Amino acid sequence: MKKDIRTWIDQLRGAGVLDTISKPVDPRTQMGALLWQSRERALLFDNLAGYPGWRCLGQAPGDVRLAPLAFGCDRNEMVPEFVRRTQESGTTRLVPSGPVKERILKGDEVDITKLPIHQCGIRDGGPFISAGLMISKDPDTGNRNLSFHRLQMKGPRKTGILLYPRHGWTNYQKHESKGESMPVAFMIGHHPMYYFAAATTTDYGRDELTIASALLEEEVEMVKCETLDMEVPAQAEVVLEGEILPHVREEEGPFSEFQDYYLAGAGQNPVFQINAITMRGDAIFKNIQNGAEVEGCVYHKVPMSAQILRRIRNVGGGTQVKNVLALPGIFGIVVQMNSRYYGEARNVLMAALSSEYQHPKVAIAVDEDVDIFNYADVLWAISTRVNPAEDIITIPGAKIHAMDPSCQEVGKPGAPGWHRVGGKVMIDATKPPECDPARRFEFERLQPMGAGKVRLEDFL
Ligand SMILES: Cc1cc2nc3c(=O)[nH]c(=O)nc-3n(C[C@H](O)[C@H](O)[C@H](O)COP(=O)(O)O)c2cc1C
Ligand SMILES: [Mn+2]
Repeated sequence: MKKDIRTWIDQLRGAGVLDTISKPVDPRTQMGALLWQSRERALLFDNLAGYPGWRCLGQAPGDVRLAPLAFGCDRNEMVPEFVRRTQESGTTRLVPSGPVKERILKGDEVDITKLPIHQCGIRDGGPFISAGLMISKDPDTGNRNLSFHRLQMKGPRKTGILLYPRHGWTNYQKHESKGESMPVAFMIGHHPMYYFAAATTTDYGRDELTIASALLEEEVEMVKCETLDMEVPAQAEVVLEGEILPHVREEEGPFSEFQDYYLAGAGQNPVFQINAITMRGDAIFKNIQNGAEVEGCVYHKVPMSAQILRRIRNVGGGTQVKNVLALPGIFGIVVQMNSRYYGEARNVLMAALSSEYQHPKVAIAVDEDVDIFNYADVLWAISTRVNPAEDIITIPGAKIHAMDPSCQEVGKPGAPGWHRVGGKVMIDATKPPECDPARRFEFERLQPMGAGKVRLEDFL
């Protein structure tokens, strides 16, 4: 059996981290607060007021601490395991049909207002489809791209869409410059590896569905769309087929975003017109609660950490970087490494701040004797291993993520050229390198007398 949202629900249930909510819940007014409160456990809603027959999964996982369940490893191992699995591309294969074709609605039968789409935050511009993964194509090469995009419900067959300037936007620009709409399929509801794959930023032209396959460690089965020359995963729960119209912009947003703010990205954004829906007969909907420390950011943090780890492991012909952690709000990262030479940590931090990802502007390097999952330990390293005059380096005038409100915005969302400019900072909180054993020795962490031999439990 292929891995899908159902096998994932079984896995969550088996691990004892799933709560099923059978009391009626209104997705528009109640679900956001319920998801927000459930940080450690996934929620399966099976009674959605006003949406008979629907179920919905959320906060699955709601925190990076739960994500290792999907990889079958420890938290320490998850990011390196992501890198290992995606060393080689996986494969996709066209099959004649699949569960996502159990119901087919076309034209005027399409009505997304009947889907249990939740309103995520108080100041959001209304309900948004938050778990839609867009399959688009480069019109010149036919290469496929998979990316997340928020969809603001605007009518039965119409949504707004935020296309941040990356691959999905590039494909749209190529279509728009020819005066054509961009055909796209959005899938909603699948195994979390599809979400990790969609949030992986890599080279333009690489099909992230092959990354999903590599992460899943199985071939991904695809079926042909009904109204488009495009394929979608056969085991998805819901697929929206349609087009992003050329030269149409409408007010879109605000929306609860990854930094824990609403406003960035809102403005005159493109419009998605939906021409068909295909879905399972008993489809399970997916709503992602968005914010700095809820489900949305889990999908950012894991692939971002993995792509940066992959890159910085190769700095200068090879480093001893062990792990990478994305901090809340994802503009900061912590690199855990063994520094061997003077300046090596800085070279690593420079690479970490200029990777495939636009988000990181704060990069901190610590040693292997620092527990990066414990923010207190990271702050201890910053305060005891940093000489501020030497080890904190700011780089002014860098291109910053366009949704980082702390930096100056240039241009506008939905138009070419949108970006921000601001500073980046490197904090080298590593101890002196291996090549200077005498200085390094001064930074050996203390250990209690009897450590490792005398155990408290034997004395209680
Ligand atoms: C939960 C979540 C929501 C996202 N929402 C959007 C969005 O609304 N618009 C957008 O352009 N990118 C969004 N992204 C980011 C992109 O999906 C992500 O950066 C991806 O790597 C882009 O793919 P691409 O580089 O192939 O274009 C979101 C990511 C996550 C994890
Ligand atoms: Mn891409």
